[in-house]
Formats: sequence, C-alpha cells, structure tokens
Amino acid sequence: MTALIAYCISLLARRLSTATSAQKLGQLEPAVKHRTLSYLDFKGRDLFIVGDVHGCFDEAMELIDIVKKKNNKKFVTIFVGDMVNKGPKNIEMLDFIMKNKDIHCIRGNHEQAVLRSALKYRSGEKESNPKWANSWAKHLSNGQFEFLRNLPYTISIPILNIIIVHGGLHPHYPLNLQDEHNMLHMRSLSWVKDDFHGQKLVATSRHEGTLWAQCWQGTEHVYFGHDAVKKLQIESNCTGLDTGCLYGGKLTGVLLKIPENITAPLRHFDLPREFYSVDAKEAYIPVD
Ligand SMILES: [Mn+2]
Repeated sequence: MTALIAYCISLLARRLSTATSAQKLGQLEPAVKHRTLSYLDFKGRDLFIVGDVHGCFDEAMELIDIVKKKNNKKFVTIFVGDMVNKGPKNIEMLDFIMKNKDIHCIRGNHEQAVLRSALKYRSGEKESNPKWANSWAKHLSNGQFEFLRNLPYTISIPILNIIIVHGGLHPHYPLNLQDEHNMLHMRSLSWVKDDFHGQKLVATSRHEGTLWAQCWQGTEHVYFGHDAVKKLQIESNCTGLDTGCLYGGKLTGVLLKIPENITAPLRHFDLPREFYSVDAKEAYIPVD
C-alpha cells in the first residue's frame, strides 16, 4: 500500500514537473510572433538589413558608420537575429538595440538560448548548458529579459515583398503555420519517408540535404542569417547574411534603396541594393 502511494506521488510529481517546464517555455513566447512593418515605419529612409552580430559590437558600429558616411539618406536597421551571445560585447550590443528607435530585431536561436538560461537562473535551477557561454543571462534586468522575450520570429514588410527570419522558412507552410524551432534553427531540407510510405520534406539545422533557400518558391524575398558555414548566400528569392563575424569572418549588411512615395507594393528585385561588410577584429571563438 505504501509502495502504491509512493508510486502515485512520483507519477504526480513527474506530471507536475513536465507541466512546469512547458509553462516555463510558454513564458518565452513573444506578444507578437510575426511582426509587420508598414511603409510609415521607414518612409523617407532606406533599409539596412544586417547579419549575425553575436555581440561583435565594435564591428556592428563600424559597419553602420560606413553606411552613414557613404549615404546622405537616413536608414532604418533590421538585424536578422543572434545579435547577442557567444561574442565579446553582448551587453553593449543589447543596450544599443534596445535604445535606438531606428532599429528593429527578430529572435535568433541565441536570443532564445539566453532567455532559457535566464529562466533557469531565475528559478534557481542549475544551468546545464554552459557551453554557449550564457552565464551573462544571470544578470539580465527585467527590461532586458522582456525586450528579448518580445522579439518576434519574423518581420514582414508587405510593401517591399520581404520577410526577415533568422534560420529559415519551410516552403510548404504559410507564415502562421511555420514551426517555431525551424524558424530559429533550420539550414537545410531533406526528403524522408513518412508513415504512409510517401515522402515528406523535413527541415534540419544540420549541414545536409539541400539549403532551404534554394527550395524557397514563395513570392516574398527572404532575408536570413544563422549559416556562418555557407557565408553569404544569394539565391533568386533569398539572401543569407551570416558571414561569420564571431569566427573571424566578416559582418555583412545589405542596404535597400527605397524609392520616394511608394503607392503600391514593389517587386523586391526592382529595389537597388548595396552590400557592405567589415572584417572581424579577431576570431572570437573557433567554429563549432
Ligand atoms: Mn543562429
């Protein structure tokens, strides 16, 4: 009888702990998963979309300065996720993106990793994944935590026919049905057997199969990051901007020259664009 009661209690405890961790992850959901920018959000300015910074704050400042010096027109900057973590100046980078109103950001897998670590530290749990050097998450203020938590998975700009996502998009699903893990992590697509002896296209973060950007057939042009190994990816309707600054590569951004007074949605390839990059000051960490 005692053994039975003990067994029931252990079952209950296990269920409660599963519920608690699911609840905890639920605490990381942004208020808006898919953000839309309207023309008024950047009217009269250009758009500068920047790849993975990973706390390489000095290089980010240098890149933005170069664009400022070369162009008289002001611009709005959009970061494609992984603005922080693993790099040398995470707090400086976080302060910069939080304080500047001309900056928009989306969530990368590293913002997600920092949020998960912060939750663990806050609940007194031991951080079991220190390899990502997330220890700075211990010191996040409530404001910093909320800023990161509210980073959307995507930003869409319908008038320019553009979507910005960190990892990628599965070509078979509309935006609102995209898997959240895939949006942060995916790099490739592979066909695998499904339960009905057919084939299904599965997203993976591994470097295998076909690059997802080569399979994208959506009408929108997608800007993304997350694939430092492949560096700059220029496909017909996708552009990958992670050129591995953290690993001693470059930090890259693309300036979209926005015409004055747009009255109807533009085709992305009608927009003139210029690529800019700066060299990393050092290889901050070796490639995984
Ligand atoms: Mn990433």
